[in-house]
Amino acid sequence: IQCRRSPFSTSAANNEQAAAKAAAVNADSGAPTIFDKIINKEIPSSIVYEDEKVLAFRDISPQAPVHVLVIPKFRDGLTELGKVDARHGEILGQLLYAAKIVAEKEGISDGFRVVINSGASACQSVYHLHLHVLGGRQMNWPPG
Ligand code: TR5
Repeated sequence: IQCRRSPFSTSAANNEQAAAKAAAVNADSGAPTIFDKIINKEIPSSIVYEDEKVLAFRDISPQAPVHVLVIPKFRDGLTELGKVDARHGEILGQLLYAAKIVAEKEGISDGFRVVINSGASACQSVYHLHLHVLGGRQMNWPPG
């Protein structure tokens, strides 16, 4: 698995090794993540939108002029999209609706992208389900 953001390698062989390691470390274990600390306000974040069930805050490493993460406040098994259950239907809709509100608040309603990386092959790095809301520049297709 090659995740381009992998910061700790130079050669191709090293890169492969490092990526495999990162994937193993990052695999969905169900353990608490950094996002729990953001939800509990133990770590500061730049909050864009918040309600009872959803929190939206700016990504620490923005890939576009607007890059906001939308997450459920109660993870309740929502580690990655590939593992959601029928009971998660309502919160999944609320997350998507929150993404629309974020786009409006950020002034990018005319064009924006919503991304969910699910699993190591998609370079998911934080196993607390999150939507990336990206915009403020021309978004290209296909994504990498
Ligand atoms: O790679 P996936 O799809 O799992 O996305 C995880 C995202 O979380 C990345 O875009 C990271 O840049 C972002 N991230 C990681 C941390 C973090 C964050 N966004 C805001 N604040 C953060 N803190 C305080 N700590 C992080 N480790």
